[in-house]
Amino acid sequence: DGTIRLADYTPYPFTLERVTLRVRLAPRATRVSARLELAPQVDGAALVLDGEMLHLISVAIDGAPLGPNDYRVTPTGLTIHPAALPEGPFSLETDVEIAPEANTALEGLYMSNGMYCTQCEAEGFRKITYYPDRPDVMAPFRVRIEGDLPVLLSNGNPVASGPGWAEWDDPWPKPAYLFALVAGDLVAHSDSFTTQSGREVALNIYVRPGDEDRCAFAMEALKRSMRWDETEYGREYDLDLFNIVAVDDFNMGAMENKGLNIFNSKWVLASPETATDKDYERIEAIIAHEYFHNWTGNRITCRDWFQLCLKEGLTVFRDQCFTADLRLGPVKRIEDVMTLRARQFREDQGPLAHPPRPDHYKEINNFYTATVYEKGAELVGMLKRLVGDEGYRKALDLYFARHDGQACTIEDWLAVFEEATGRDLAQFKHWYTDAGTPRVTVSEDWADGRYTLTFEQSTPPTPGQPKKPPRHIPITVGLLSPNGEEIVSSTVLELTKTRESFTFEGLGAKPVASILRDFSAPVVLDRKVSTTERAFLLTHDTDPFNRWEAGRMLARECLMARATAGTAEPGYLEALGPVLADDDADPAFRALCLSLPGEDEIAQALFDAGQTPDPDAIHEARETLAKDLARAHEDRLAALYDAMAVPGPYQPDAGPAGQRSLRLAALGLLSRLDGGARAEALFASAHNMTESLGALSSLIAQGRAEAALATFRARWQGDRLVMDKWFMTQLALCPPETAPDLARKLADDPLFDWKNPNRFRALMGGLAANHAGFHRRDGAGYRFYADWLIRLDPVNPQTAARLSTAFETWRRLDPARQALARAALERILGQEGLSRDLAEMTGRLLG
Ligand code: BAL
Ligand code: ZN
Repeated sequence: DGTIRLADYTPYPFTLERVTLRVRLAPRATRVSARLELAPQVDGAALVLDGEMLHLISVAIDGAPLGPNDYRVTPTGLTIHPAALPEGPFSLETDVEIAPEANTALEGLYMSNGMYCTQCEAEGFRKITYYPDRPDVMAPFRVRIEGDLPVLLSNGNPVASGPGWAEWDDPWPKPAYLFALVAGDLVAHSDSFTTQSGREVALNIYVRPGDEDRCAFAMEALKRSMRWDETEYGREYDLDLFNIVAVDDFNMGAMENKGLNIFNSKWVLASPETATDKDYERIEAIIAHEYFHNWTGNRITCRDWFQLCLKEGLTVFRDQCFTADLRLGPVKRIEDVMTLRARQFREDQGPLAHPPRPDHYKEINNFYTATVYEKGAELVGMLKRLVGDEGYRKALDLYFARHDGQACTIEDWLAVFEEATGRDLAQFKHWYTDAGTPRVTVSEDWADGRYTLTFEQSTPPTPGQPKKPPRHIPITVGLLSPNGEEIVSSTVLELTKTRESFTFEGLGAKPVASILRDFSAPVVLDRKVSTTERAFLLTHDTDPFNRWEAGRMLARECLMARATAGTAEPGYLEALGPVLADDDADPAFRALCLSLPGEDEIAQALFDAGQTPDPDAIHEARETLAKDLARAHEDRLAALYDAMAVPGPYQPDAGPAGQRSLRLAALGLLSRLDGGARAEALFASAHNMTESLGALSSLIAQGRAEAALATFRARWQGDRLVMDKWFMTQLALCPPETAPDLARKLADDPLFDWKNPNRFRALMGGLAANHAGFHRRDGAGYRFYADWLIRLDPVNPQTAARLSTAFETWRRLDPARQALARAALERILGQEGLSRDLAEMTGRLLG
């Protein structure tokens, strides 16, 4: 049935010594001539090459054309019969024709605004030429590009060029997924970097003419990343040149092609007028992420796509640490956990749950998930916690020394930790192979100066994995005295059994425990804690994550009670008082304490508690709690709103960004009392996108944004990236009952360029983010969404499949909504000619 299994892995029966490509560009008929120098490793093996959508013109071995009986062409590849192959090393030459202009899937070689661009991960190279398109086949590439365009780029170092042609040489053996080619009328923002050993590296960010003045921040981020990888990991860059190209039509955020990173323009271009503080932070993180891949991904790659989290989890962990070092570490940690819970926990709890290292798939593009990326990063963080900073550095040094130039597995990765530190990680490996979020229940016992914590762990069943053994879980714990002093500082307890107790001796009074500090493991902690104790931790905990978490749990419990007509604990509103008044706490931290859990999070929490969540009631509960919060702290919020104004020119740094985030959080609450007066004033006076969009968001949420939305559109209609915000924000924040109709109206807007993935994601993502709107009782949200997935699928299956995850929570809803969601999914699945991508996703969603 097209399922690919990890258990079936076998090495490729040929080694590939060198690749030479000649690419003659033309929109409808690009000619790709490839020469592969191969050496057989297994007697009598056929040469099986991947290839899709290729028009084969000729095929030759060692210069001699093959006859029709020597090979076979299918829609997925080219097979050369063993009898046609020499016994020793040989060269294979193929000529194919492709049509980049017709490539709307944005995988392989395609065109965007007149520019040629590639995306080869995971399996796009097979749309460029016949090739063993798998990550464990690595080779140095020499590429000649011919085309009548001023800029012609590929991987590695430039060798020679003339009018209408350029040659590139990449000396580092690489798998085909890291191949890139760009050609277009582009301009460069240039700089240079001196490595720790004194080598000069030329740096360029290529953009469309007119965008040059939005590259400076990304360039500085690149230089910071290069330095950080040297100081923190001892990793130096290895070519004379590092190029980044920004492209408007891109399925992913960015791509780490060797020496030629290609970026979705959204994650490169920034100016104060067009990008928000969050955009700046994200750009810095993505630039770092792609750069860090040079060592964790490119120099050491994955043996097969099942091992994707080997490079992605580690690289996300590295970019998270980079941002934590450059900005506010504790705030970054809280934000990362919020993302993890919103995306990965949700995935783990639904029909799409899979292990960080899956063992089967139909379409690998469907596994670029929060589990592979964000949970993969958590696993690296846990390893570091278990072996300590020094052990981690030793393990990583061994990893680079032993595996440079190789295609590796999770087994290789864990082995370097075991050998460098002497730890046994056999049980830890379950984190990689088993799906699901463990639940850890904690109870406490106090007698005669002895304080005992008892933990019980279990992991719910997930598709294909009904039962799971206990995990090795690092739980960081600290104890506070009743007057708020830290009496036992952070200690890592290692859970390995289903049930386990830990005792602290010689305590004068019953302590208050702070458990799972810094979110030391990606688990759901289930612990009965009184409102008083949570309020105490929100005020006194020395661990910033748990301090925030205490407030979060209070808010969550309050919302759950309100959404189910239960009795709301009154403590939450009062408990926030000390944090709001704590001027020593970072503004960004206080802003996070003020933000209420999202509606999806509350729905999941109710479902976990055995209830059927009602999206409308949840929305109502959140709205009224926000209003009560505003009323309870109106004076303080108004004072903060004024005090947090940042004078002077815009700076994207963490300090002023944190002030703006607190100011906008206050504004969001105050708008519920002042009818939007402050937001209107700020919208009129704002000089940067952070404040402009923040004010607009508050107005949308109050249903008072009609004029502001028109003004915003008139000002920014020529700017693709800003207009994405316009589409997304109004849908995400509008009153839910209006969301499906607004989505329909916006889809008719002439600016809804639905073939552009960013614009499509803005509209659909905006609707999906409007929880009660997407799940509107009459199913209008589902129908609209399904209509558009069906329409996009033949054009861009990858993006259609990715967005289908909006449906992943459908089974937790009431029977009426379930029936409507099921009908939408079945309608998608019933489409003739549905892509493998979307068919796999809808099949899994339906279970
Ligand atoms: N490798 C795909 C894009 C990224 O994770 O960097
Ligand atoms: Zn990555």
